[in-house]
Amino acid sequence: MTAPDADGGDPADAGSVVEAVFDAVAETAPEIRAALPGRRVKSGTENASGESVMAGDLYADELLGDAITAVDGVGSFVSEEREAAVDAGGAVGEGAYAVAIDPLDGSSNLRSNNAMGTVVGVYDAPLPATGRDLVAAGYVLYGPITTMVVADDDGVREEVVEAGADGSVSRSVVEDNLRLPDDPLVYGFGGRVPDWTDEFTAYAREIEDELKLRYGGAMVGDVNQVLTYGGIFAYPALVDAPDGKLRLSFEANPIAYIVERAGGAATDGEVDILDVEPEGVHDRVPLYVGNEELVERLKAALD
Ligand code: AFP
Repeated sequence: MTAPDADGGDPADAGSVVEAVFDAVAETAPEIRAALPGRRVKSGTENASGESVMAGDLYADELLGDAITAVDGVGSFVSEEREAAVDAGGAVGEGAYAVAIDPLDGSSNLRSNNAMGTVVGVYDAPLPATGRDLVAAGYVLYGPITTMVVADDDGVREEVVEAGADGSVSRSVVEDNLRLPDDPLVYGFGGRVPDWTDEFTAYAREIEDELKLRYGGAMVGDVNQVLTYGGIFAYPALVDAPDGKLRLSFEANPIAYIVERAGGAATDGEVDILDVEPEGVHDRVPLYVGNEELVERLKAALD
């Protein structure tokens, strides 16, 4: 696949566009992290999903938008925090790519100083698109250290992102073939227990007897636990919210792409997440993701 640059100049291939997108994301990470202490308050605005937005969300969204739209080969920028796509030049699906982000996933953790991060999906089709249109996906995790997980046709790798004394940003690969461990260890289930369906509750009771609870309120942190130790993360369909909470374009698709390439599985309870046909860019979807055997058991439990 080739992608013309923003000026219609020499074409760039998918791999170079993807690498440039994640270079741009990594470049912003130290600046976003440094800005968080001063942005732990609500902005007073709501996003396209009707959720209260933190000042940190807006800052990360602005920085990432500027950095990503400047990348040659990016034709469109779509954010969980913005109603409409930003035209970045270049025809998406005809050589240019659409980049979808959740700029600060888990921003409710700002006040409690817990993990959060940025989720990125690089689509070879205009949004709303299915996850099969992804050519790469990744996330930055602001934990004790800043890491970035990147998945593409070559597999899944984990990098440490650091700012140098001279202001430069380095990406150091610390795991070049990230795979889900065969023996699962942890689980994390979102939503309030009284709001779970009877079928999911029965499944959760089984899993609680087998695995250790690891739920931190930020999908990127909880999924990173599953990728590291093996297990399952879910934000399930709820009795009063059958589509759950997480957004397909910005959260579920990129995470499903990453975990599938790491040897796991991801479903909405019936079909693979990557096969879910969206109606709108901000569609929500139930997400169950992790070791294939645990995901298959979940689908049988909901059947
Ligand atoms: P915020 O970005 O508003 O903190 O929401 C984070 C999130 O979208 C996802 O990262 C978590 O898995 C999920 O919501 C946590 O939701 P609960 O607060 O209902 O547990």
